[in-house]
Amino acid sequence: MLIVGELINSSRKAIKAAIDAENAEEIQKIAKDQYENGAHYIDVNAGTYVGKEDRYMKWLISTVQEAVDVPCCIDSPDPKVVEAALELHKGTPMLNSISLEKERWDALRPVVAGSDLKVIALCMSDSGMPETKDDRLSIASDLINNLVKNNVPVENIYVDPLVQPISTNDYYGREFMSAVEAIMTEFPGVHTICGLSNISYGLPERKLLNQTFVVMAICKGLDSAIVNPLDKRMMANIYAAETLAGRDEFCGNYLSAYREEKLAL
Ligand code: THG
Repeated sequence: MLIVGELINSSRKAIKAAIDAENAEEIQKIAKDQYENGAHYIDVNAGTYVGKEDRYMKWLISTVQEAVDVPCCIDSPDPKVVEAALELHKGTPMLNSISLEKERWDALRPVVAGSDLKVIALCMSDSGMPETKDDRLSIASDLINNLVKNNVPVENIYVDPLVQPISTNDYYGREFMSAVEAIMTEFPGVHTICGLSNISYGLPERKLLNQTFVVMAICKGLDSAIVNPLDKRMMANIYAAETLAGRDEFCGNYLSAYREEKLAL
């Protein structure tokens, strides 16, 4: 499972405070903690700074890259911010995200075409948020075909079927999971990813819902996730679920995680 650490997001109070104080040490500590607990990419999002997102995104990337050897996952809906971030990022980041929304697609298509970027393809179009599995599959199909036409290798495509809060509609979990299963079956080689903690928005004991949902989604084929790697039960559930889903030859990863004391809570 590819893990993207979600914690460096200006919508979180602790991060907003660290950014406002230009507290690089605090940001670097959170980046390191996530890396040491299994993050393969560090998500960076300065989306709450309207008009200044560009400047803070660049500061976050250089701050994070001073501290850890894993690349960033550049998380912005604004193509201009993404482009500025890519210019400055060392190594090959993940782009979060391109979508079928015309303005976003047109601006980012030349950026991703023929590149070796890992690209999150978010199931959004100008007709709004997808509701059903079929909505998600239809957008995913267009995104994958268009990306492949633009020489993005399938193995660099991470489709995000979009997780919406279960508190707003009781079928959102089910439609998401059916979409993961359909995408993984119909487009071999493509990956699926999601902002997993959106599922629990508005409910108490969010961690419990996130920890359970990850297992259900892995069962349908989800092979990457934007999560909090410091949540030990979440990470232990991921190891266990991948092994039980038959995606861990000779239980090798499970046993390594055990030896590294990642399974005991
Ligand atoms: N898909 C993709 N990218 C994404 C998302 C997605 N990036 C952003 C988001 N969704 C995933 N990242 C987070 C980060 C933090 C939280 C949830 C998702 C979170 N924040 C607490 C909250 O909102 O209550 C903040 C609490 C605090 O102040 O610490 O849970 O879906 N491609």
